[in-house]
Amino acid sequence: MKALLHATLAAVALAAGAAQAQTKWDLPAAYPASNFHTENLVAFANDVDQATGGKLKITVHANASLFKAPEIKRAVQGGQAQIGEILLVNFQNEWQIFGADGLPFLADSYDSAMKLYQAQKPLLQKKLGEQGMLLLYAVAWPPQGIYVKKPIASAADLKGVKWRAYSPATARIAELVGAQPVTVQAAELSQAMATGVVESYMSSGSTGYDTKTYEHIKYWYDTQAWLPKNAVIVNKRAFDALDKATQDALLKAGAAAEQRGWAASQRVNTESLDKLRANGMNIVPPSPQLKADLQKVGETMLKEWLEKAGAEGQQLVDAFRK
Ligand code: PCA
Repeated sequence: MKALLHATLAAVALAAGAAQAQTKWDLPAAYPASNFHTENLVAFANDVDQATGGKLKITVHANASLFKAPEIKRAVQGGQAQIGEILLVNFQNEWQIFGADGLPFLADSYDSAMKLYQAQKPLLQKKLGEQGMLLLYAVAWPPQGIYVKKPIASAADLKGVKWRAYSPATARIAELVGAQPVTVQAAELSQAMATGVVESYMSSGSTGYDTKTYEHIKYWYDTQAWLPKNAVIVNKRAFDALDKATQDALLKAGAAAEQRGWAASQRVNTESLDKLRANGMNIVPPSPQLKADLQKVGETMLKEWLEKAGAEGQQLVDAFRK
């Protein structure tokens, strides 16, 4: 009887120990479960689970179900979430460098987006570090084009059009072309199109497909204007509370997710445009006039950005163009 009691107590103690050794993290994300960024997050969480033998369990909360897109950064900073995925350009008003990858035609291909990321990375790490966070990895969205209900030959054709913005820069583009900006995050975009609040917006083929844009809008102008990045950030206190082996596993899984994510983005770029076409979307090359108009918008925005970003911004652009 005594032996049985001892064995039971030992089993209880073991279970309690195991429960204590397991850390649970929440990862708020703003895009749907089927989006390539989110799928990559889930693969990352599985890698961490495997590598730590179940010691660190990360739960991905897709589609802005835990926090809305613009709230995720603050949630991670405050420790309400230990880790999260943010769209860097959403935070341009806080610090201009966050918006560098949202400037039209500064970096407009995967190669140049990667180059810009490398130039941006030390600055991002420093800023996020000062804010009590860590940059784990970042992955570019596919190139941004213009969804619009009616065919457009030039920027003038966008005058007065109801334009969905997802960032300060996409709102500024609307102002510069005379469209009417309204900020709507991806999770609410389908609804906004269905109710007629949005007639036009700039984004990737990926988000166009995710949000079934083809049900409301039939043209996508393939302007390849910029490739904004999602970044996965970690609360520093939560990170410091992990043992060394778990920290290493997390960093390693993050590096693998970054590589996997950039490859997935390029694959999804082609696939989503095919799927949009199959659903009746016209994928159109921009006319020379539209191209020239947008180039001019890009020049204005780079000038405005450099004025606000100061020496730090100039150094970033120089490092990128070197
Ligand atoms: N999709 C996101 C950001 C950039 C993109 O391609 C969105 O439209 O909200």
